[in-house]
This record gives sequence, structure tokens and C-alpha cells, in this order.
Amino acid sequence: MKVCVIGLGYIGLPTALLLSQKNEVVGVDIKKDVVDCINKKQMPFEEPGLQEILRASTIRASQTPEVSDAFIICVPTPFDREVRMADLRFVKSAAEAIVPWLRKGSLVVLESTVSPGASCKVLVPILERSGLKVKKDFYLSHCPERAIPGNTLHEMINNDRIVGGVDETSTKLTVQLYSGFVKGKIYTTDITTAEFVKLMENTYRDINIALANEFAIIAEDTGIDIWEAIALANKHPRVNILRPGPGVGGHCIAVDPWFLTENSTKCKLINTAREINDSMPAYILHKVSETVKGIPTPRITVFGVAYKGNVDDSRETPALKFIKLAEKEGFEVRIYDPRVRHFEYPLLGLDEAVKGTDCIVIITDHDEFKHLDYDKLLDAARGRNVVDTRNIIAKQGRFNLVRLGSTHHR
Ligand code: SAJ
Repeated sequence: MKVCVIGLGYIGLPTALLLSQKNEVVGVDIKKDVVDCINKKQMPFEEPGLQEILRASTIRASQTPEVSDAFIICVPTPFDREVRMADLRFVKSAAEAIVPWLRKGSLVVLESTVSPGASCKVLVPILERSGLKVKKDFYLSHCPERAIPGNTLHEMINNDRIVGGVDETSTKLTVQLYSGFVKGKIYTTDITTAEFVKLMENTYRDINIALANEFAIIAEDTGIDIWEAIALANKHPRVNILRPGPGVGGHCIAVDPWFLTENSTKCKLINTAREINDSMPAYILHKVSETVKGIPTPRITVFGVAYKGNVDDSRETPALKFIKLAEKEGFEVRIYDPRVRHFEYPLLGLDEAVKGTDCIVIITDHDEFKHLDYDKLLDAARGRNVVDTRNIIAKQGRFNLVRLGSTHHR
């Protein structure tokens, strides 16, 4: 089977690589540097295990699609902040790029996250410009991606999947295609339910993180340690409280809840959870301000701008909001992240970032931050303070450790 995967990012590239083990695969991306990188067998981003598969893969990358039996669309669906709606411009342009190459019997699968109903409303009219009719001449389904960055390969192979086709043939063809590499179960439904399920999954996680964050704030007011309290509550067989933190980042959880609510005026809980998570950078800044109180122009060092630990991705990172707010407050901000390569602000080496600082603020839970000798590191600093928003370090010596969700200074 010949498969064309449109969009070679964090989801498209691993999907294309896994499919290339049993199919002829053409990977398509509008970015020339990404295409060149892949044709030279180099990964354009870091993700465990993928470089080895790419090296052995027969994949070809190109900036243009080709006639294929199946097309898989894995492009980003950014968030339009002004209208709080999904911005489907990349999904539309991917569909437009497919039109000249669509043939009778072709299958189109959308993996990108979209608002309920969008696959039929947006994709079908574009694809039918080919002169072919959906269900009669070509097939269409939604198979939302479910893999978590940092563990993409394992999850892409082992997680259960949802496939929703516009008709039975579309669903059947999609299941056949994905069965080639998915070891988890593949559940089938209609196309709009599949879209809805994906959004519910990420909204569920967002709300649960918001709950953990609210618990952390209440714990501070109550004078108890949230981390101990959560560990104890999670001993209950039906309780699994998530981890509080500096806010929710990434291209999915921080935006997908809005895709679900965009056509409704009746939502309360989902909106409130978003507000709580979005307010966490300001809450952390308040804690940092308290820690460096009295210093005229405090210097702080942000540890980590990736949106979460052990990834090199800084999209929608809560670190950006924190840094902007801190600068507005008159803080001098320095930044260190051992994994992120491109960011809106300059990234410094560890020693340079810490030298003369009043406070280290751990925003991201990278493994590298867990094993540093903070006591020694702070010898080059001006103040001996660490604000840990993720509860990843233990006190090792003569410094003031302030943790989110706890007023217990150690
Ligand atoms: N976070 C917390 N506390 C937690 C867990 C996460 O503050 O207890 C923060 C993280 O630091 C990060 C954000 O939430 O800033 C999101 O991280 P994440 O690891 O929860 O999720 P993502 O965005 O990397 O991936 C999610 C996953 N969805 C679910 O777990 C329901 C993944 O399976 C999806 O494929 C992905 O979104 C997506 O692309 O939709």
C-alpha cells in the first residue's frame, strides 16, 4: 500500500516511520529544512527511539503529495485566541494539497484535533473539489492521535485507538491501515464521536490538573504540604489526583478544551479550569516576589522553558507567561534549559544563568534539574533561594527551598 503522510511533526513523522515498516510511505511537509533533514536520515526534533527507526526506514520526504492509496493528515490545529476557536487553516491547506492526487478508492484520515463536526464540514467540501464524492469515490475518517510527547513511540504502538469513519468502508479501511503497527485495541465509532472523544480526553486532564492546582493553593492557605496530602489521598482506590505545577502548556491540553466549548454558551467547569491553569504563572510569580522581597532589582533564573519535563518543546509553555510577568514586575530574568534549542528569549549556559542570581525558579521537571548540587551551584549566586514549582528537588544544604503547595520552608 502507498501512504502519504501530510505534516511531519511530533505526530506525523513517527506515524509515517511506523507505517513505512510495512508500506511505501511518502512524508510531506511544507518546510524544506524538515524534508531535507529526513531525506538525510536525521530527526528534525528529539524523541526517544525515532532516530534509529528513521535510519532503517525506506521513507521518502517531499514538499508535494503524490497519488496514494491513503493520505493521513497530521498538521497542527492552533488556537485562535481572539475568538477562542480552533484555527483550521493548516487542515484546510493540507486537504487542498491532496485534491490533485486523490483517486477513486483513496482513503483520507485526519489525525489532527478538530472541533466536533469539522471533519465533515471543512474537509469534505475541499476534497470533493477533485470531482470525486465522499463515500462513493473516496473514504474519510478521523483517527485522533493519542501519544504523549516524550514516550510517543511506545504509546503510538501500544495505546488503544479510536477510529470514526463517515461510513463502514472508511472505518474498515482505516482499521486495516492502523492495524499494521498498533498493538492496542482499535475501537470504532462515527466520525463526530471520534472528534468529541479526543477533546473530552484532553479536557478531562486539564480539569484534573486545575483541581490539583486549586488544592495546592488551598493547602498553602491552610499551612499544610500538598504533596504529602496528595500522596495520602491517592492511597484511596478510586482517587488519582494529578500534580500541581506552574500551569498547563503544550499544543493540546492548553487549547483543546476551547475547541469543545467553541459552539456552546452553556459551559462553566471547562472554562473555569482553563482560567485556573492560566493563572498559575502569576501565582508562582507572587511566591517568587515574596521570596526575594526587599531586593531592589531582583535577578531570577528560570530553570526550564519546555512545556513539561524531558521534552525539547516549548509551545504554549507556562514559562513564557511567567517570564513576561516577571519582567513587567521589574525582575531581571535569565534562562537555562538543557533541552530546548529555540525560544523567544536568549537561553544561557548553566553557570552563566546562575551567576549573581537571587533565586532559581524551577518551572520544568527535566531530569537534569533533579540531580544538580544546588548548594554548590548557589555559591556563585547572590541569594540562596530556590522556588520549586514541581516538587522535584530535596533540600541538600544551606539554601532556602520554597515549594508550590507548601508553606513549610526547608
Ligand atoms: N501537567 C501538570 N500536572 C500533571 C500533568 C501535567 O501540571 O499532573 C502539565 C504538564 O507539565 C504540561 C501540561 O500539563 O505543561 C500537559 O502535559 P501532559 O503530559 O499532561 O500532556 P501532553 O500535552 O504532553 O499530551 C496530551 C496527552 N493527553 C492526555 O493525557 C489526555 C496525550 O495523550 C495526547 O496525545 C496529547 O495531549 C495530544 O496531542 O493531544
